Amino acid sequence: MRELHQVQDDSPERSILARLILSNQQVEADPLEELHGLATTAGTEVMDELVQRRPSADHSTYLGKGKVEELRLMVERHDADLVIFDNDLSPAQTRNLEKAVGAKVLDRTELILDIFAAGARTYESRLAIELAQLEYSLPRLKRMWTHLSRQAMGVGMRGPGEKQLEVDRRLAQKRIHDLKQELSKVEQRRERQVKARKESPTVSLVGYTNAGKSTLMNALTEADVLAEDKLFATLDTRTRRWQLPGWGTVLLSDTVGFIRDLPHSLVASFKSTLEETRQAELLLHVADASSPTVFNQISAVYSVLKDLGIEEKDTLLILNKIDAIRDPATLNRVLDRYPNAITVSARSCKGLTLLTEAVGEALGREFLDLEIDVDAADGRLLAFLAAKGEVVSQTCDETTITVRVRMPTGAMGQVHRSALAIRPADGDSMSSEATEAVPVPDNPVSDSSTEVA
Ligand SMILES: Nc1nc2c(ncn2[C@@H]2O[C@H](COP(=O)(O)OP(=O)(O)OP(=O)(O)O)[C@@H](O)[C@H]2O)c(=O)[nH]1
Ligand SMILES: [Mg+2]
Repeated sequence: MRELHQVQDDSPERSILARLILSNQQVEADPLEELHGLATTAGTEVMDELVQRRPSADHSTYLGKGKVEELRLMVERHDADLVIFDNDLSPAQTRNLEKAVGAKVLDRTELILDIFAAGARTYESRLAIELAQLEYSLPRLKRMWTHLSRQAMGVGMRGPGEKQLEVDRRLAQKRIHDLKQELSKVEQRRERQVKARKESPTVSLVGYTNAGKSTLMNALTEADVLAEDKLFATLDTRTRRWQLPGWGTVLLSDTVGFIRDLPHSLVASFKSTLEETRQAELLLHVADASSPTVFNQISAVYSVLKDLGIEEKDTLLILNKIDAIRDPATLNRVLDRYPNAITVSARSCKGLTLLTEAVGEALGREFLDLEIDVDAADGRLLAFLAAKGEVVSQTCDETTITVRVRMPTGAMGQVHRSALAIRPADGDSMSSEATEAVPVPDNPVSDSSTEVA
C-alpha cells in the first residue's frame, strides 16, 4: 500500500505538528504529546509545533488566516516536507492547507492508517489496512493518483482529467469490493478457528496503545512477543497458553492497541484480527496508570469496545506501570474512580499473583457448553461431570461415552486431564491430548495468520 511520506533518500521526512483546540475543549497538559509519538513512530523528524485555540474550525483552511501564515513560515524556516494535524480534516481543507503552506498535509486518521500500513505483517492485517486506507481515500481520490495508477492500471490508461478520475474511482471501488469479500472469507475462517479452540477459555488483553499489554503477556506466559516503547508495536494477535495456578490452562491473547478517535473503518476492517477478543470469556483492560491522560485513555478504550459491540463482556481493569508513579496521590485518584481495578507492574512483575487470582475467580463465573468424550470405564470423570456441570444428554458406543454438558470454566482443569476429547457443543472436534501436547512456557497457540514479511 501507499507510503504517504516516502522520500527519495533515507533521511526522515521533516514534519511540523499542528492542532486546533476548540474553546470549550478540555485538553492534556501537553496537547501535542501523543501526536509527537505517532509522528515519530511513522518515521518523521518533528521540527516544530503549533497550537491554535478558537471557538470553531475555519471552513476552508481549518486554522485561522493568521495561523496558516505562521504555519507557512514555519514550513519555510525548517524546510519541512509535511504538516501533521492532530485533527481530522475534510478533503477540501487538506487541499487548501497544502496550497497555503507549501507542504504536504496529513490529518490524524491518515497518519494512523499510515503507521498501520507500514507495520502490518500478516495477510489479514494487510488486507484490513488496505481496505481502511482505500475507504478513507475514496473522497480524496486526487491525492492517490500515482498509487492506483502504479498498482492497477496499464500505461495506456494514464492521463489527466475528469475521465481519469472516474477510472480511478471505479478501480478503487472495485478493489474495495474485492478486499471486503476476501476479508469476509478470512473472518469466517478465523471465527471457526477460534471457536474450535473453545475447549479452554480465552482471556484477551485489550487497552490503549503502549499501555503494556505485550509486556504483561510476556510476564504471565513467558511468551516472547515484541514489547517496545512505541505506539502500535503490536498489530496482530498472538495467543499463548497460560497456566493459571490452581485453575488450569487458559488461552491468553495479546492484540493491537487502541487509541482515541480510532478511525471507524479501521476498527471495522480489523474485525478478524480482533476475533479472539470478540470471542473471549474475559477481557483484561490494561491501562497505563502512570500516564497523565489515563482517564481519557480508559474511556477511549471503552468506546472502541463499544464500536466492536463487546462492551458488555466481563472485564477486569488492570492499572499497569505502578512502578513509574512518583506521587501515590495519582494512583489513588484512579483507584477512587475505579475501586475494583487491580494494580500491577508488568515490568517488575509486581501484583501478578493477585491478578492471576482475580482472573481465576472471574472465569469461575463463566460456563462452557461442551461435548465431552469420556472413556466408558472412567467412572470418576463421569461422576465429576454430573456433579460439577449440568448434563444435557449422554450417548455411548462400546468404549466411549459422549456427554453434552454445561460446565463452569473453573472446573475444566480436571476435565482436561482425563477426557478423551472436548468440543464446543456445536463445533468441530478437538482432542484434549493435542491441547496438552503444546509445550509451555514458549507456547504459541496461534499468531493471527501467516507472516508475509
Ligand atoms: N515502567 C514501566 N514500563 C512498562 C511497564 N509495562 C510496560 N512498560 C513499557 O511500556 C512500553 C510499551 O509496552 P508494550 O508492552 O509494548 O505495550 P503495548 O500495550 O503492548 O503497546 P502496543 O502494542 O504498541 O499497543 C515498553 O517500553 C514497556 O517496557 C511497567 O509495568 N512499568
Ligand atoms: Mg503490544
